[in-house]
Amino acid sequence: MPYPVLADDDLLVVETARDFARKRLAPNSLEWDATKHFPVAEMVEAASLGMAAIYTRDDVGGSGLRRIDGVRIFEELSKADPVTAAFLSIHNMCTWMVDTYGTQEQRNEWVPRMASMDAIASYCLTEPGAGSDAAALSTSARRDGDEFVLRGSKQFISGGGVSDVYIVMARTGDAGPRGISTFIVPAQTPGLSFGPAEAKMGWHNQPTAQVIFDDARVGSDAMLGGTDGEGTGFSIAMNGLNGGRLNIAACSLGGAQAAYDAALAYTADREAFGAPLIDEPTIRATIADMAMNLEASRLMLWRAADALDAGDPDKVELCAMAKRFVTEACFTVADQALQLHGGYGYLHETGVEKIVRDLRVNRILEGTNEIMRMVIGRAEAAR
Ligand code: FAD
Ligand code: 2MC
Repeated sequence: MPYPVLADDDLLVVETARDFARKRLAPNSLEWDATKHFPVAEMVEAASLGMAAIYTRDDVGGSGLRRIDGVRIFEELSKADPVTAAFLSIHNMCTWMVDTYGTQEQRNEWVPRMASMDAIASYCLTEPGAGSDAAALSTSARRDGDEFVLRGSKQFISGGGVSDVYIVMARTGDAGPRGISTFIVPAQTPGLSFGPAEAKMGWHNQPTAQVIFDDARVGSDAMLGGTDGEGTGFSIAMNGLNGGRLNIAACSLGGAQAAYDAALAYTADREAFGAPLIDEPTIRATIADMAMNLEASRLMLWRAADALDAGDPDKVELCAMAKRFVTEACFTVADQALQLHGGYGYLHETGVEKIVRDLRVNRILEGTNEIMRMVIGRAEAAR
């Protein structure tokens, strides 16, 4: 369906992303999945179009757009490749965190490099012993004169081992969320190393690895926000994730839309029992449900993105609702699209099984959907 009531500038953003995705991502995504190729050149090209610093201020090279532009961009990119789109989403989350919470020096040093993807960024919160319960993290950052010494490890880090800079949440104080600070850790930091790339169900064209700190030393100016940043790291991490959750959901929406479009074309073309499949009433009913879930997902995402842009008091809950609803509904749509293709849906070359594999993890990362229920439930109970 065409986008309703978008101004010319809004449409230009959508069309730029769509055009790039069709030309530079779609023709390659199946091969990148098979060969586990991390498409740096294409991401740098996306950056040159403003897609590595979407909702980041323009005085340091950001695009100065809104969250709602972001979710529309990630939907378009994901129609072609939900995995490259998701990596760009994580990178954008890091760029926004440095822009929003960094000192002027940190913004000047890092944001232009991140906006051009000269510095590719990873977000490091999860640990082997602390996933959903992120405030229980134990990687420590001990002050030693003019330096911080980091010790511990981060688990499942997207871009681990290939990124140029790591945005790391580490403990500088007491137990709990108030004892956490955020650090900007360059890849060449002594004492920083990486585990092997994990073998995964999907997300093949971006690496996931442990990030290990073995007395890794960074200057005291690596603390995000300078000394004022001490103890604010959990809040920074969570505020980053509000937008991240929307973008990940937008990746599910784009992937599911592509799977749906393929299923619609296939069922119109494929004949069984003397007529096209799409003429079969039960198949039409499935298609109706799929179309409705895509539209509902888009509306929830746009509403939550507007709330985030406006600083709405309900923004955390609305982002959690959108993440949970959209990643569930769109996974179902992708799975239904596979089913409508029959046996051909199970073949790699059809492209739909890749979408199902790639969308599955969006129900787990950036806060599992069970944690989204916890966030929504807490907000509702507090009304
Ligand atoms: P656990 O927290 O151990 O949870 C296990 C199960 O228990 C889940 O189903 C969970 O929902 C459920 N559960 C836990 N607590 C509760 C509760 N209170 N009530 C009900 N159910 C509960 N992290 C990063 O920091 N950076 C990244 O770049 C990154 N990329 C990732 C990429 C991939 C491919 C994957 C798979 C993960 C990535 N993650 C990343 C980590 C991801 O965010 C975590 O896997 C996720 O937050 C869940 O943590 P966990 O795996 O430790 O599961
Ligand atoms: N936005 C802003 N602030 C938030 C927030 C959010 N989404 N969530 C929590 N906070 C604040 C909260 O308001 C509180 O602030 P204050 O101390 O001022 O009152 C503080 O953070 C502590 O929050 P809680 O008291 O709710 O802490 P608790 O430990 O009970 O629960 C929970 C926190 C479960 C909501 C949080 O740990 C969480 O979101 N867990 C999921 C972890 C996660 O999303 N990981 C994703 C890793 S990244 C990834 O997967 C990638 C692919 C990049």
